[in-house]
Amino acid sequence: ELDDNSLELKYQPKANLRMREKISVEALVRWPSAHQHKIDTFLLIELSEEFGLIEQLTMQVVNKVFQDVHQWEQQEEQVIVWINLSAQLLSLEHLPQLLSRALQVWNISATSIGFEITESAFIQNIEHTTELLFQLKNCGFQLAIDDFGTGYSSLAYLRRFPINEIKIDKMFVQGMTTSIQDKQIVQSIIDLGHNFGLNVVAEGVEDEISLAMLEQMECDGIQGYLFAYPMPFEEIIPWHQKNK
Ligand code: G
Ligand code: MN
Repeated sequence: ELDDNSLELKYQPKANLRMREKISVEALVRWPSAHQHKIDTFLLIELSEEFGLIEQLTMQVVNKVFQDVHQWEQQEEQVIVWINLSAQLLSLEHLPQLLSRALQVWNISATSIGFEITESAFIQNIEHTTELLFQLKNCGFQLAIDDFGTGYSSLAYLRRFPINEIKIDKMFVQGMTTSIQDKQIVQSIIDLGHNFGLNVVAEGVEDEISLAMLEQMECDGIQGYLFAYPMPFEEIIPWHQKNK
């Protein structure tokens, strides 16, 4: 079992390159380990899925995030928080009902919450996933495809799923300054997203040159260590005040 105290939740800002006053962050989980170094998130998720803990873990993250959003709303701050949803969780029955109930408990609006889903999560059960995504969309949640370009990218997803945003995988973003192919992939994803009316965010932006390139390519948003590292709840608003 997971106990509450083992969960360390951080928020990493996503910069909107057009409307800088908006605050949007991604919730990231770390488990503080007994050792000095922290367990890598990927390993954590893998282990959790294997032992069936992922539902518990995600619902804990959901509850904590909703509580934090509630607190921000009380300070009259509108922060949109994006939560990573694993493939496993997509197959959980009653997920929309669970999430709706959590919204009521914390008395927050679904429009403050988005879910990032990786492409590989989609292919497991297309029919079920499609239905689920429409249910989440109808609840008012925002949806993004995470790590776009690496998995089984299918253009059909863009037409089939009710998504708001795609996040370009950091592999391409980080290769962009040295590889013309990667640059062309990034440009193509941005154009593709725009043709479908989607918001396009580049992840893993670590340097000014990449930022300048992305601005020139008309990317809508960026995320990465250049802009901000993941930080605790209390630091988000002060950080935003300083950086807007
Ligand atoms: O796309 P996904 O949700 O898997 O990515 C989130 C992970 O990427 C987090 O573990 C986060 O710490 C990491 N990350 C965020 N920004 C950067 C960055 O600029 N560079 C690198 N290398 N990793 C980043
Ligand atoms: Mn993500």
